[in-house]
Amino acid sequence: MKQRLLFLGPPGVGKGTQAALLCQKQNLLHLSTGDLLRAEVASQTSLGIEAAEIMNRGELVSDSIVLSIVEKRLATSNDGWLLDGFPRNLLQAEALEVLLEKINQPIDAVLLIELADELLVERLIARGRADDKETVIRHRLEVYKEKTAPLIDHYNQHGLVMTISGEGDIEAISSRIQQKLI
Ligand code: B4P
Repeated sequence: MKQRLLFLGPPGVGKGTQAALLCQKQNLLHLSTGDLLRAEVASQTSLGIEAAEIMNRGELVSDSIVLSIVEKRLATSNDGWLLDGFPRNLLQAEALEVLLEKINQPIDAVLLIELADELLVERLIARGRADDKETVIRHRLEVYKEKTAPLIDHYNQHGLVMTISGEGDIEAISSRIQQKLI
């Protein structure tokens, strides 16, 4: 079973939902940059105050903030891990490669979850988080296409990408993911 994983896909596709399930089943460290940033926001740290405003506009938080959060946690992990929502652009992917080389823990697989835009918008409006207003959601989708989607080609060149449909209920998607990982 693959132990060092990365989830890629547009906002609202279910990365967080599926990552939590898989990490529980496989006992992997779940590293969600979105969750870690929201924890900083909730604690009203200076980093959180800066991040909240950016997140509520649907923009990406600065690479230096995100990298410092990830580096601290990955460096202490000896077992498997799942990166959810990180990297979000090529610069973050390159920084991740340097870090993983340093700790000698290469990525085993990149799971790309896909879903049509209109279904993504529907799911996120229903969730209703602070950054789930329709105009902000549509902006997040544009940011995804411009900055994050190029990572698909990047990881394809390394032969790491497995594509999964994000359509259907949570259990169905979860079993699709597990079948890919056998
Ligand atoms: P994230 O926290 O990563 O969230 P997301 O991409 O919007 O959602 P995800 O795909 O995880 O969907 P979820 O399972 O929750 O990012 C939020 C913001 O943080 C970014 O916009 C950015 O500002 C910042 N950020 C995060 N990482 C960053 C980085 N590396 N660099 C810079 N900035 C960063 O599912 C969505 C909804 O659908 C939920 O309500 C869920 O219950 C529902 N759902 C899930 N599966 C379903 C299914 N099968 N059917 C129906 N509903 C389903």
